[in-house]
Amino acid sequence: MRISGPNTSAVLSRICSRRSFAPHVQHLTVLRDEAGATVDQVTVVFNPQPRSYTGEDLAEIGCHANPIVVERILGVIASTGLARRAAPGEFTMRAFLNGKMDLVQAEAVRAFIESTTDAGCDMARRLLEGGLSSRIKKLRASISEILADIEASFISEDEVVAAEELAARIEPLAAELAGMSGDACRGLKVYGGVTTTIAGLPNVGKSSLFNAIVGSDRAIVHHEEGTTRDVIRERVTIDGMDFLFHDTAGIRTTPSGPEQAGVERAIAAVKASDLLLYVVDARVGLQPHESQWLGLGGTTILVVNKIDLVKEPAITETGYRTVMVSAKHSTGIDALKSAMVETFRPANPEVFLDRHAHLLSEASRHLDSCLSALSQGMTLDVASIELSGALRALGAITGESADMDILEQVFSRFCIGK
Ligand SMILES: Nc1nc2c(ncn2[C@@H]2O[C@H](COP(=O)(O)OP(=O)(O)OP(=O)(O)O)[C@@H](O)[C@H]2O)c(=O)[nH]1
Ligand SMILES: [Mg+2]
Repeated sequence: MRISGPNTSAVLSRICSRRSFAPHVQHLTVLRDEAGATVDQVTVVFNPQPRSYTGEDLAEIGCHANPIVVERILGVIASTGLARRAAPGEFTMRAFLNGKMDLVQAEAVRAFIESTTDAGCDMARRLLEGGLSSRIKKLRASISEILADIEASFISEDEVVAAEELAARIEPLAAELAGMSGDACRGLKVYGGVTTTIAGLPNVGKSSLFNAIVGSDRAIVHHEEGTTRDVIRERVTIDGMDFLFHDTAGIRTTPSGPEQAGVERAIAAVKASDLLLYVVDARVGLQPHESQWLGLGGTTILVVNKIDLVKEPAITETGYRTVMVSAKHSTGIDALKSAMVETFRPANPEVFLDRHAHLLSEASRHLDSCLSALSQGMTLDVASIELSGALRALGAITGESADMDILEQVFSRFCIGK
């Protein structure tokens, strides 16, 4: 647990048997309650300001991890009257307010702690390292410069700026922002894992494909149709990216009983997925009535299975990416995995939080409006308003122009103790 703020030293001296704590060194000490009874033997690291997480005096106390002991220690600390329990995210909020990190990095801390996927952890770590923050700072600096030139032209007649010249300076910035905001959608999916559904007609080899990808005989495979009735799930990490696979019952239009329920679940799974692997039998290809299932989910990859049984697979041109496999012999599975990763790997892996995505697209819209105002020969006032809008949106990402409401919203989503 942590204590932070100007009273940190005073609290330590009231509750610990040790009198002094050399900075940044781990000390073993006995922690006592008000009556002098030992509560636990603990380790304490004292980090004086400004070289601490919060930028203020901060002590890290390591105790035996029994929740009862933790509660007792919290009680002892509170009984000094010099400290209170921290609000959610309060340590990180103080770090932000003391200039230890910007808002993006503060959010990265939460994203790092909460991530449930490999790719998510990597993305959050990169965000914490400040790549996105420095890109945004550079964009803000360039926009501010342009804005300053426009404003100078309002004041002095000698400082004339041509609309074409301004547009030429804004265009690359607009393109960069559009790229960042367009990629955010992929980033959001990759952060939480890509929901992937394997669907197709009965007996085409969906469960065989599922097993080949998962790498174990997780689903039952059988030569009879209607083997899979319920949706089977498994999480697989491919090249650092997480895919949440769902094997489904074969879709057909006239099933009855439990199979019909299975088909309904299959269709619901397809609709809820980011990625649909639609499987067809290489001997038959895609039948006309099947095209209704393609494109129901997010992105579709057509998987032509059982290529070991034919010389020339029957392929219909669908416009969807197509991969040939033999699930039974594990042929083409690596190519399929690469296609999946390629489809979803974001070019800007730092943009994966809703708030950033939203503000980036707002900034991007302002720059686009600025460009169209310039091309339509509108006054530079309009351009300057749009540029200011873009600056504000970008500043809200890093926290430079974030108001208290935004800060409260961001930090209230943290868990206590961070
Ligand atoms: N030769 C060959 N047979 C395959 C291949 N993939 C699957 N099969 C066979 O096709 C049959 C059906 O396979 P499943 O994986 O159960 O097919 P499914 O699409 O899950 O079937 P349902 O759950 O009933 O809709 C089994 O006999 C598999 O061994 C393949 O690549 N080559
Ligand atoms: Mg099956």
